[in-house]
Amino acid sequence: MSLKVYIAGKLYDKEDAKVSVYDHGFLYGDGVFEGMRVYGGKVFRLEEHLDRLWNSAKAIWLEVPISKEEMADAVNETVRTNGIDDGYVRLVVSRGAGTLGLDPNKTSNPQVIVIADHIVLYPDEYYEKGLEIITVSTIRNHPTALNPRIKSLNYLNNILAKIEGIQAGCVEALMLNHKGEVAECTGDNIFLVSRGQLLTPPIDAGILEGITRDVVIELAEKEDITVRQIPLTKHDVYIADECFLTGSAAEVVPVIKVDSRKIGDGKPGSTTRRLMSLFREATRS
Ligand code: PXG
Repeated sequence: MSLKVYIAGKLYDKEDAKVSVYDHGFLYGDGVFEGMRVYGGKVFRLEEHLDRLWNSAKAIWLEVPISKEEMADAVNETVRTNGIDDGYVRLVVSRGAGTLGLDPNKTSNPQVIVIADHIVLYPDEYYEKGLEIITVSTIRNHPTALNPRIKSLNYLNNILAKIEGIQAGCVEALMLNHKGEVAECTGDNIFLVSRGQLLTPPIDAGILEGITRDVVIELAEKEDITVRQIPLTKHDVYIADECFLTGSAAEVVPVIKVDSRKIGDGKPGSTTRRLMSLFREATRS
């Protein structure tokens, strides 16, 4: 049976799920999106993802044409129809079809698209042994140019960084911000463990406020681990005891090498492993 994709209130076979080439989402990356996980048939932190989607849309003057309740129903219905037990949901709101000019006022019908699919996970080895990543030359978007808090359809900044990472043989790449501080990876937030404290860049470093990041902060605080959201440099990364990344796709994944430097003893650390296990419990319960 073919996968069904939700577009504007209807479910279409994957092959017939199409939007206009005049859609400004396609022409200009003019739109917003969310990437969510399904565990045991239930969308993880759906409400938080919808809040973030609405905030992204507001920041680009895009009015989502349905309510949050209707969106939640659309997401749950698409997940159910496709029989997704453990999987991935991509939610897209594009500006809609318009003229070939930039003016969003000449578009109509923002498109709401829900894709619920199976997910290709990182291999187990990444979680057991940890990742090696590098810092790339592409800096994260300047917050006053296109704020990284907006999860927009324009992901070229991240894609350019990803290409640099891949060319260096790394599956993730670390981006710095316009001040040279550590920002985030192409699709993941970054955490360090230093002297028993959990460190992560603050939102105003120019990063996406990751839902997984929020969950990990909550879990750490429940464990009485001090969490500090402070500006970090590459030097802080190099001298950290532990490092890990968080994201809806990656969940919590250890990092054991950055820019050819071993982090800690070059093995996933105990705090990282503890948080990985707590995250698994939170999602699989
Ligand atoms: N930073 C950026 C730039 C992201 O795109 C995250 C951090 C982590 O946020 P969440 O809310 O997921 O904890 C993201 C999210 C994919 C994929 O297919 C990417 C993301 C999410 C889901 C899937 O690569 N990025």
